[in-house]
Amino acid sequence: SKLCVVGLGYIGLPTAAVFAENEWQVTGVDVNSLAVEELNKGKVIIEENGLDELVKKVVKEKKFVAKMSPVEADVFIIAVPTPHNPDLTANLKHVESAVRSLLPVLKKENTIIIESTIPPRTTRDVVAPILDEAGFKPGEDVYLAHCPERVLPGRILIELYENNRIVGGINSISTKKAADVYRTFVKGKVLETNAESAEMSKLMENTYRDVNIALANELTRISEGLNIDTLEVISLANEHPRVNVHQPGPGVGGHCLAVDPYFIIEKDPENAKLISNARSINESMPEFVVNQLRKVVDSSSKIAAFGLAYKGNIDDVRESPAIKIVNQLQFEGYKVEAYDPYVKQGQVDFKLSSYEDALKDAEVMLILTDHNEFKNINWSEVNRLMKIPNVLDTKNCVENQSEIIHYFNFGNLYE
Ligand code: SAJ
Repeated sequence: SKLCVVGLGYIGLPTAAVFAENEWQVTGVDVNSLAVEELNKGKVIIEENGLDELVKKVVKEKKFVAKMSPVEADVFIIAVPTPHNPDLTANLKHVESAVRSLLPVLKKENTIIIESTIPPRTTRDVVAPILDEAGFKPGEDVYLAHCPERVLPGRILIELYENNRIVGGINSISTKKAADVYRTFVKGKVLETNAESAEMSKLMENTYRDVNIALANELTRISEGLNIDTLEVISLANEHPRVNVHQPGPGVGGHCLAVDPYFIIEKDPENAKLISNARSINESMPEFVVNQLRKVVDSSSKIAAFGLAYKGNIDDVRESPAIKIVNQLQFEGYKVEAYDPYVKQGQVDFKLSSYEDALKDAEVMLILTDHNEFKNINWSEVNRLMKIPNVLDTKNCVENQSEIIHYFNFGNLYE
């Protein structure tokens, strides 16, 4: 069968490639002409394990081709971004324009699947009317469903096959049609529901993590005043078979956890109290880190910020708390030099430093991301470069601690 995937980003491209690997004739569509050109040569600009090889293979076998606009197909998958507006509500302009772009090639019996993350009720209240107005009765002439994407960056190709999927249509035939599409290759369960439950369950997965992390971050603040080791408390509590408190950190970043809870809040701010509070707690963590630093260094000290990506071993800086911390420290007049082995100069608006330059004469090394490179650092070299070997590890990721450094983490803060 023929599939057309609109949006060839972090999710759309791997999804298109995996379908192409599984007997589908796939056309990928993107507005970025450069990306389209490169893809047709088998070149990938997104970094993801195994993606490069897979795209090369399916392009060569002519199972995948990239275009600037949609073509006729049996199934359409929309995987465009859902940015947020300044007031943090979801901005659906890409989703809406992607759906409209299908109209010229849409035929009866087609199935349309929205994978983009969207606020609850969007499939029915926003997408279906666009089809209806164009003369296609949703659920009768064409089938419409939401199937949220739930893969973890770095493991996308594995998780596309292995994870369970939630598929929710606007009526039962839509659900069935869309679920069968994923059953062509998904090894996990394909769970059938309605569109609203599919939308909300995806948002709830990330909101659960955000709220749980907020709990750990709140515990850190409470424990500091009581002189209790938060990290030890969390690991002890987690020995209970039904407890799983997440880890505290410098804040919550990424395009999912830091964004998705707002898609629930916007629909019912009155009732979304815990969710809103969790967001505020996590949003306040950069300030907490800056306060901790003020206890050890004075305004003339140099700080070596280690790690800018929102999490370990990736290059993504979206909503990264590390960036907020560096900006705040610079704003307060500290000399900050930032180093990240994955992040490149064009991604941030301050100057990046090398490992050595960042550490040279610094009075504190501030670890903000749990990159593997930081776990087993060479401490004698660090000691040689730094003026005073203080380390504040906000991710509790350093494994080989050393006598020569003054090591602090959230369980053992500066007195
Ligand atoms: N973090 C903590 N403490 C923790 C765990 C994470 O502070 O105990 C922080 C991380 O440092 C990071 C942020 O939370 O800044 C988010 O990291 P993450 O690993 O929880 O998640 P994402 O945003 O990379 O990916 C999530 C995943 N969702 C779940 O695990 C429920 C992924 O499966 C989803 O596909 C993705 O969101 C998405 O696209 O929604």
